[in-house]
Amino acid sequence: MRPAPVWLMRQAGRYLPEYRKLRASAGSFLDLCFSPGLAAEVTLQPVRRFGMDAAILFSDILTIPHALGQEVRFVEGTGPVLGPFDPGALQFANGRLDPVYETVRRVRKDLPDGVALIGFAGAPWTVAAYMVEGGSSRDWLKVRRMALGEPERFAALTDLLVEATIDHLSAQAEAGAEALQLFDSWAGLLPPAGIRRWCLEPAQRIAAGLAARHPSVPLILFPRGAGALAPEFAGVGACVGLDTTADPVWAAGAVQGRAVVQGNLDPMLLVIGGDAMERAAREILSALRCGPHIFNLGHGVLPATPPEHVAALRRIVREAV
Ligand code: 1CP
Repeated sequence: MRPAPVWLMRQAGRYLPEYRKLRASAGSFLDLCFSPGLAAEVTLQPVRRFGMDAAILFSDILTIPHALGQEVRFVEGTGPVLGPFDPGALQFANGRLDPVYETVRRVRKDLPDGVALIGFAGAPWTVAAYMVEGGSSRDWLKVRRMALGEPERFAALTDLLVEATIDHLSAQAEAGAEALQLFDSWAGLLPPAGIRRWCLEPAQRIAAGLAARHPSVPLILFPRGAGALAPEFAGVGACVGLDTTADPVWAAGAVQGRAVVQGNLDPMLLVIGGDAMERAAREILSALRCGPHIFNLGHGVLPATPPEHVAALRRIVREAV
């Protein structure tokens, strides 16, 4: 048996000294995302250092609101800050994302054969959450009120985001991305009916739009917090990413028969390292060994992660068979 392939969500970024060094010279975070030479270099850093089986494009889910005309800034220590939400003024100008596609082309050219390049976008619900709230939020009251209380108004925003997302992901596939991941990081804020309406349905429409244009490019769905609804996403994407709360033994029966399962080590165990990390990683590998599995975390790498722990995890997964 071959070892499970491995890559990590947010495998580039602040926990890597080589990222921090480049980041300091790049200007704003969006400047970095829109500088193909620098963004390609940051994408390749974890592949070089750890020998990951896939690279994930260095970009951000909030490039879509930027291309729709809503102001996006990243404030040191605060995170993303968006300008006023004015749905009537939103119009997708995909030319604003051309530097992202140039980054994809450059990374593909420089990646060794056998290392996959994953493109991505935020799912409509998660992107809408940042747009409506104006940034991150502790309780996400505004967006939940709109989705559950003003469904027609929220449907119009979702429709716009579905089209923009299909466009953005298709352009990444055309530029050389070999798989595409849809990050629905805040799916778990909704009740089950809301997850079906605002996460699952848009994912179905995006999957259909992509299948029409790029039938051979697999779609990975990451509906974080969808819990018992994860198997429903398995009917939509080729692969479902499990969050940290999903039991891999359950997922082997409930999800793996219908889709590749990706995940799901708790990122905190990667911060801790040592035996606790090794034991947890082996449990996941063992639970999912009888079906298709891509080893990953259950959410993104935390900035406090020692890079040596990532190297150790890579070895554990490779030598587990
Ligand atoms: O350099 C810095 O200080 C900026 C930190 C940073 C980084 C490294 C941000 C701001 N975005 C990114 C890159 C990023 N974001 C990638 C590139 C791949 C990689 O790092 O390997 C990806 C895939 C994302 C996706 C993303 N951005 C998500 C979905 C995944 C997740 O973590 O749930 C979300 C929710 C965002 C929004 C965002 N961008 C940045 C921050 C700090 C946040 C989160 C804000 C919040 O907590 O609500």
